[in-house]
Amino acid sequence: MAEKKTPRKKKSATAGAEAVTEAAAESQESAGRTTGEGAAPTGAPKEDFQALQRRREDTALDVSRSFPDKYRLSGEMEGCSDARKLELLERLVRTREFDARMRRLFRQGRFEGTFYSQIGQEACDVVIAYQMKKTDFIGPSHRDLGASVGKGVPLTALAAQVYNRVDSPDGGRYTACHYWHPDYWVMQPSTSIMMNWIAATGAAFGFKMLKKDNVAAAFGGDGATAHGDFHEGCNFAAVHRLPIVYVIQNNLWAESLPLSLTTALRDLSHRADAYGFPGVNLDGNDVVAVWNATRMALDRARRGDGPTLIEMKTYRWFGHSDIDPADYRSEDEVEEWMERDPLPRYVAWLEESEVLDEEALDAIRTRVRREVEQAVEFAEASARPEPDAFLSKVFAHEYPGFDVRAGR
Ligand SMILES: Cc1ncc(C[n+]2csc(CCOP(=O)(O)OP(=O)(O)O)c2C)c(N)n1
Ligand SMILES: [Mg+2]
Repeated sequence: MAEKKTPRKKKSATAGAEAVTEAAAESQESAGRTTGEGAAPTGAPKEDFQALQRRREDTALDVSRSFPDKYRLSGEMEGCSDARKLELLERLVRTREFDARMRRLFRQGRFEGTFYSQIGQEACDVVIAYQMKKTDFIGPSHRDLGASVGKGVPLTALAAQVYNRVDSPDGGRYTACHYWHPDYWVMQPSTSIMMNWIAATGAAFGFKMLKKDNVAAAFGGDGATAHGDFHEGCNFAAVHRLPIVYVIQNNLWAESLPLSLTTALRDLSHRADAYGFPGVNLDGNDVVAVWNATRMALDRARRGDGPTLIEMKTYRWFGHSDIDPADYRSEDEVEEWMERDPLPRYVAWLEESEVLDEEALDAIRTRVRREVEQAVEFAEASARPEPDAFLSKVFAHEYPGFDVRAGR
């Protein structure tokens, strides 16, 4: 098995020291937990679990590491300039660095709730979102950080969302990882799975009624394709030939439910056959393939030819959320998918195409890490919402006499 040749620099001593400090903070935090959240798999010592998390995160951050030759990318990204290929890489790196940083901050107890990691799946979101116009509509779900980052939403807003602070686009009202931004036409995911699918379908219907050339994209997981809204949305979009691209990230698991208990289908793209529009499936960790397929589907939608369903085969490296030790899957399965990491594969392809060199990659990493730290500082300095905030902006209009707040 041939490995990538380019030798890489080791991590700096400072980075190592930071990791030790962070590890101490995490252990302290986890020792203080009473809920059992983030605990080790049954029977395994807690420290092992924490160490495993950190090892995987370190691996994820090493985007220039080697991988098996069989996962090498080939082909060309249609209609993508070299400058855009690099900008796309930067958004992929930004998504990953932000995610890994937030995971660690969660283990340190710096924000409440939980965290839904997208590490391993970034290409499925970032590549399509990056190609969309600002006024195209995105309906993301709970694992779609890359949809916002891909579309250009600033990390400050996303960090404030994770921290539930007033500077979040939702004013701190909603649970972590429900990323969005109205100015970027990314709607906030609902906790109820597939509501975003229906809402994006509605947005596409609106674009068509208003004779706009905007398109919509909706994201869902493998498990979500069993939900009624998936089928209703697809059927409606097909009947009305709506300008929408449906993306299914098939990561083989819906929480602890394996795909084999969701459906007997091997390829979820076949679900599109039932509605009469194209369904394609591909390696969702292959940036080049994802680029070409989503580009075609977006063009088709914009031309008025109707929806496409794209099933992207991918994998989440961590638990369903960070209170899930994911001990229902084998280490071998995880390790195998880690070798198919979309980022090193894209980095290697860019290097082989002579679009990227080590210096340019280092510059991207440095820039992104600075941005992530600034976003964390911003979120931590932002105030928590007042209790009253939860009762405001619930409805688009005020209805005098129907105010739920007693005495107002
Ligand atoms: C209608 C509804 N049912 C159940 C849930 C609880 N829930 C949240 S995410 C999830 C699993 C989704 O799995 P999948 O669609 O494969 O997405 P993934 O988490 O793998 O990205 C479940 C069952 C919910 N939020 N909404
Ligand atoms: Mg899934």
